[in-house]
Amino acid sequence: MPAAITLDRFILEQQRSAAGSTGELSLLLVRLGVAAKRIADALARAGLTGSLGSAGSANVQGEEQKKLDVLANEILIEAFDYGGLVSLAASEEMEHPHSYEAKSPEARYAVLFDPMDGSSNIDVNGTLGTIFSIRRRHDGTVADLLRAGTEQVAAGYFLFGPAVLLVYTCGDGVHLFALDPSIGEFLLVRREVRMPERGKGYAVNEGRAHAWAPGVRAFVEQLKTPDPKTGRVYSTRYSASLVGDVHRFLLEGGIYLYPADAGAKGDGGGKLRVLYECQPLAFVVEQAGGRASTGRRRVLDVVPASLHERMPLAIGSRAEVELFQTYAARA
Ligand code: FBP
Repeated sequence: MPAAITLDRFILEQQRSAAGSTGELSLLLVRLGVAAKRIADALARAGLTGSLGSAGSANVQGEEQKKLDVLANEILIEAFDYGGLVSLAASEEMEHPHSYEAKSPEARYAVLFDPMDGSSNIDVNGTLGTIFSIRRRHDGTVADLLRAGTEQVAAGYFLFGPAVLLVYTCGDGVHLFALDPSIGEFLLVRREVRMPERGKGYAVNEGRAHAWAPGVRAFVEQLKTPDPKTGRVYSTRYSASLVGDVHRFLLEGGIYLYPADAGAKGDGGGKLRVLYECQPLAFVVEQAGGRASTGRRRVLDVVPASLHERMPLAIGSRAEVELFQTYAARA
């Protein structure tokens, strides 16, 4: 049996081959791993500890916050509260970023996260995730965050399903780890994961089809129409968890869509957040050979004007996303 490669060993080996690396990024990834273990533990015992249900508050977008949204956010904020690694932590659940500047004037990084992705699955024991993105600190202000997605240093997600998984990239391929609960360590499952060029599944909330532009509706219709040559149709695979669906397509190929409603201007509209959801997953998927588009352009090229900006998202295998862009252009 090959030796078990723990997350910190893998990161250290990667870091050795990275010129000029200080090890701080590695420490940040290990910290995220510890936070994810605490979140996994809270999720597993949530029904027993009264942590399910609403927190009785709303986030900056007016969405109901669940107790676990708030708890996961606190766990992540605490994770960077020492060691001077991080200047700012921005979250989907906080209107303004948390600043560590006073404690960490020398910090080199800022972190952004969606603490609990798939919130509608929390109370029904469905698939959930935590999405993260790491960017360079320039002047320690919000301006450090409002930059193109191509400026991310690292990004990834934790998937809370039957197993707890970590998938991340530092711009040198995509690596997959699983948490071994018997030793509490993330162990390497696969390095340099490649996404299939073409898939057989699609994920979209078809309950919103009435609001879509004709081009989007036509694209989804063609996925459901038997391919004249192969007779193949795509299977619908929507779990109400972006992380869960993107992870499926990372391994099997396919496309996840959360389009804008018809009439949305430019790259406006859509539900998903540019900085906490779309750009981190776009970095991962592109590193695995896939694509991520707003329907009009590459998600990673977008420079958001505000922290909680949303955008339309088509993400997945190269063939399906490129085809979607041709349909979206017809709108
Ligand atoms: P949250 O981060 O608030 O969970 O929002 C994102 C998300 O839950 C995705 O995970 C999921 O794909 C989508 O929104 C579900 O939206 P809808 O309920 O409109 O289908």
